[in-house]
Amino acid sequence: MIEQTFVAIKPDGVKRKLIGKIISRFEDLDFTLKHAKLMNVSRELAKEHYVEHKDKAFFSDLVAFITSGEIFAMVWEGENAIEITRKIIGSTNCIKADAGTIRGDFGNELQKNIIHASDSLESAKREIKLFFE
Ligand code: 3AN
Repeated sequence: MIEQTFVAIKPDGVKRKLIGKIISRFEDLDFTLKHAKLMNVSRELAKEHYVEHKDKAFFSDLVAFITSGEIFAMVWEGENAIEITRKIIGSTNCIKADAGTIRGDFGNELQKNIIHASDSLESAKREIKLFFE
């Protein structure tokens, strides 16, 4: 099924100039870039984006981190894009992420894990709307 997914390179990935390398991985999969923008995330948008974690101990750190610098927000389209993107970004914790995944190759922490991608069709729809409408 052709799907669209929301992907964001987090402030650590933008500061480390990883945008080009990350875009290449999606193009290598023959996915199509539908929207992209470099942007600052307001505290309100961060809280809405991470609403599922609002009761977690790390919520304030999460909001502080995503608002700490520019992110590069994108919408990618392709065959089974949501599941394949989750596979190529790797496990949440970079230390556990497999080599060959974006987090496994570029990250070495849990919180600063380079990239975000929607984890379901429902979150993809919600996140695309939140960041691009
Ligand atoms: P993913 O980004 O792989 O979908 P989520 O949605 O569970 O992972 O978590 C969102 C973000 O919250 C992660 N990218 C990470 O930065 C942070 N995070 C998740 N779990 C923890 C934790 N146990 N301690 C600190 N930060 C966490």
